[in-house]
Amino acid sequence: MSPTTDTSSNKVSVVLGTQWGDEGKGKLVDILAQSIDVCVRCQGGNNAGHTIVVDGVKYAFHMLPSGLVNMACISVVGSGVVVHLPSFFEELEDLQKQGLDCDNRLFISDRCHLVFDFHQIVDGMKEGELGRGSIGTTKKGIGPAYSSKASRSGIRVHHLYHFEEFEKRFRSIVAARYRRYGDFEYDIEGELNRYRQLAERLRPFVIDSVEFLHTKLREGKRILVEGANALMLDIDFGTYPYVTSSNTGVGGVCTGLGIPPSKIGDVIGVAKAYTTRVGGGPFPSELVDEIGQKLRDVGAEYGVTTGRPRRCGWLDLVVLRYSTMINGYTSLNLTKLDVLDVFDEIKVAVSYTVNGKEVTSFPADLDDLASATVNYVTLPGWKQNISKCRSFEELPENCQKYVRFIEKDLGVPVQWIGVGAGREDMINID
Ligand code: 2SA
Ligand code: GDP
Ligand code: MG
Repeated sequence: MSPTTDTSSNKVSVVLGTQWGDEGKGKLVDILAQSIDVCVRCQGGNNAGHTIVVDGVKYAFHMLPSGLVNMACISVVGSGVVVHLPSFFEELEDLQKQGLDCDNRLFISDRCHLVFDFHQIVDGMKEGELGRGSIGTTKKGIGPAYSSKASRSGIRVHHLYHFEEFEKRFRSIVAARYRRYGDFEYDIEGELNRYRQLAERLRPFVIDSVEFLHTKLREGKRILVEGANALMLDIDFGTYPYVTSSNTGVGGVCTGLGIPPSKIGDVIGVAKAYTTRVGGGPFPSELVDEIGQKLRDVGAEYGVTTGRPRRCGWLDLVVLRYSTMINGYTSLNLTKLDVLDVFDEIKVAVSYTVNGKEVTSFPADLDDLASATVNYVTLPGWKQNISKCRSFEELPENCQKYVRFIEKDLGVPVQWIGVGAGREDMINID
């Protein structure tokens, strides 16, 4: 039998964002990482912001996998991730300063595309060109780097080790950006020198991640994929063009890692008990009143990477149903349920009315979305602090009903419930 034939029943588990991001994926990944061997990112770049709080210490992850908090866990930056190398090392240094020794347990795929400073400059210029209709990107160069990849002029990690080829591609891609955006300030020679040095610094981290991950699978090692951003920011299925530039859904796991669908096991959807979004674009259940402000204040809804205030609104089951169809969640982690402790009543969006018709699936057209009225059901609040609850039974009755209402509508079991930011603030329903 060929060594590449995998007859084992071992499958990867996946954690994905169900809404517009910042659902609390990092916290769940950290909890699960305590019993896994390999944690891997498959898409996005350092636009992500995953916060983990362990024993009161806060760790902020942007591009590196959140599994790194667990010292026994190996972490891999998979092929579908776009990597800004200076930021890679900055993040690594920050983690090392916090006492997380990452030597020999952090690896990066040789197929990752690189994000350069000029991609970040262009990101800012494109946003400037769009003016009021701007996407509200993180300006980390993510979209421009994926554009380079799709237009086949991108530069990958393995190019660093054939520097003549690297230099040729680099000069050509910068020249193309000058033609498009004018002569913006950019030190090409300085950048080339910097990358000569970064290449050597990166060398010990570089692996063929396809072979690496498949070997681990065959060996029966437990692999966890950490999704970044979320389904409604998916380049194909999100609120286009107000999306990020990668496939943030389950498809991105296969394309970003080189893992076949038959090797995907559990797909855990992380859903915030209300909804938030950063940046521009439609958000039907958004609350631009004092209730929205209360959600922001109580939920501390500010961007981990940019510090931007997040837009807030009620939970939207239209979004979650659509997200569930596409990603096929096998279970859910409902997060930040504690943030709803303060409300007398809680609304949940159950359908939209578009052009006089009730729709229960998420419309593609932004004008339809803009004109949609949202139909809500109102559930009673529980007005009780749930942060110390550690079992479903301990939750107040109205709180249990809220969870069951969501579960019934989506037909997916809620297995975890977040009641605070700390690693221990999680109810696991067996
Ligand atoms: P980009 O930079 O090209 O990926 O931006 C495109 C859209 O994707 C959104 N986006 C995000 N939304 C929520 N959270 C993100 N990560 C950070 C966090 C964001 C931050 O965890 O807080 O710090 O502001 C993230 N990254 C990208 C972005 O808002 C655009 O709508
Ligand atoms: P991610 O991008 O999905 O990993 O989420 P972020 O880290 O960007 O945002 C989630 C924020 O909520 C972080 O500050 C977390 O520490 C915090 N958080 C996660 N789960 C809970 C929870 O159940 N309750 C509360 N109050 N905060 C939580
Ligand atoms: Mg985040």
